[in-house]
Amino acid sequence: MSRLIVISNRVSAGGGAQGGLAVALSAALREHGGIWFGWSGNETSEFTGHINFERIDGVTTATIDLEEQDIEEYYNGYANRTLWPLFHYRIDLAEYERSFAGGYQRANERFADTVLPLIEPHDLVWVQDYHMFPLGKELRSRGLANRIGFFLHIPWPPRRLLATLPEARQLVEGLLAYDLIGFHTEEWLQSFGDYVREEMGGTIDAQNMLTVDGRTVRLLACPVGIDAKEFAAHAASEKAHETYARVRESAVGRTLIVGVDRLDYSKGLEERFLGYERFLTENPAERKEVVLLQIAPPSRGSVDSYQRIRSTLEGLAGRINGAHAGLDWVPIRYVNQGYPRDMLAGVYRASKVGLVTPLRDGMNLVAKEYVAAQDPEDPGVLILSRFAGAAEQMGEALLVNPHSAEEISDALSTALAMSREERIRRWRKLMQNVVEHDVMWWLKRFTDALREKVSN
Ligand code: ADQ
Repeated sequence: MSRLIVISNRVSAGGGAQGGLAVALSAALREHGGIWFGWSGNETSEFTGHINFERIDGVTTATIDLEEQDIEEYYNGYANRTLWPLFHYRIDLAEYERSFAGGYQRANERFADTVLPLIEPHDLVWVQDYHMFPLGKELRSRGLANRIGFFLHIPWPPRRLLATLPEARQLVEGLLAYDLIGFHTEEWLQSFGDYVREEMGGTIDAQNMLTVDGRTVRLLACPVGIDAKEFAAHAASEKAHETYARVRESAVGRTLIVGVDRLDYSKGLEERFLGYERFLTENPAERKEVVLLQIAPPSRGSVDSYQRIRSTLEGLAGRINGAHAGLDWVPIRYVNQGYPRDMLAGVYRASKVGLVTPLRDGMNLVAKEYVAAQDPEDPGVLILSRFAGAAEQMGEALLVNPHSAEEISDALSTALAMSREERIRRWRKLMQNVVEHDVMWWLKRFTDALREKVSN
């Protein structure tokens, strides 16, 4: 069987704090052999192309260091200040700078130069995410004839939004060098197809085979999942029980509502707080019976928009708590810290409502983790944004428009009043999907499709 070469911006094989995605990719690399290649996360004074090899828990990793200018322009710049906001529909935050685009291209050329000698003729090459759109094309131009797949972990924006990016066409043309392009949902796939049809005169057939200028690429909607079994095991662990008990005790008999997100403007935290505030105002009888526990560790702190969202949220939580708190009750507990997965499982299970309301999200794995951690006899209720990719699979959640404080408030009322029978009925369907479409299913579906030959 062919080896797998996984290429992603960061490499996270091994270690106890791995998420399901890293666990799945590590498992595939252990099974098939191969290499996980990417940026080490470290800076070097001058780029040399030196590769650091490591063997971590049976997985071979190969990483390179980047120069300060690469990190500024490629990672903090084009990836996080241009593509991330634009692809999450926030052109108001997207910064279009030629130096960012240039640095992004240069870093991708450096990735291509260094990874190329590691790839053997029958290897399957799998490139992950928006940091590396041009990599396939760079590898092709260096003569690589292997099957190369690309998976996008974030949304694909509507055509007219993408058109605001000066390098839009170049970016899409670069993607046509891959054999297979995967998206989480039909919606993101359709948006990509629209661009290629309307702006480039491409055609797409009923099997999602895209043809432009004589080149054919397969498109695939393939939603990522979690390692459901592993997560349920976390939920049954001693640490989870301990955390469950601690969190319940600290709520002193009140019902917990939980939010767990990276601190990112795409996650809709501000809107969530405002929706919760509306609920408190509209339901005076319920007020002191609930507590919102929001866990949000800071991310990408060197980007301005992330510093701004952090201070906005601190101000908002302070204002809401100031306006509503009493001597023995604070409505929002806002924690800026990450927790190990077994503790998170305990927190999810202790919470009667999971509030997952991103304004836009490629998939959102927290929604699936919340479901997997519930007690089957007495499960909590998931409130989920219609604009998360996960909503396509999780119709039994209470789906809301995260921009509407009224809808969030109404959904909280509905969730808190929901009968046990109804909670169990919804949870079973959600759980069935989480288990069936887990991360191993995703991995197999994508790699099987990548192996299938398409004539070009
Ligand atoms: P993210 O934007 O990071 O991922 P998400 O899918 O929710 O979003 O994954 C977050 C992961 O981080 C989850 O496994 C969660 O448990 C963990 N996490 C969040 N807060 C944490 C905390 N306080 N402590 C510990 N762990 C925490 C991107 C896309 C998503 C897509 C994934 C995978 O933006 O849409 O689902 O990739 O493709």
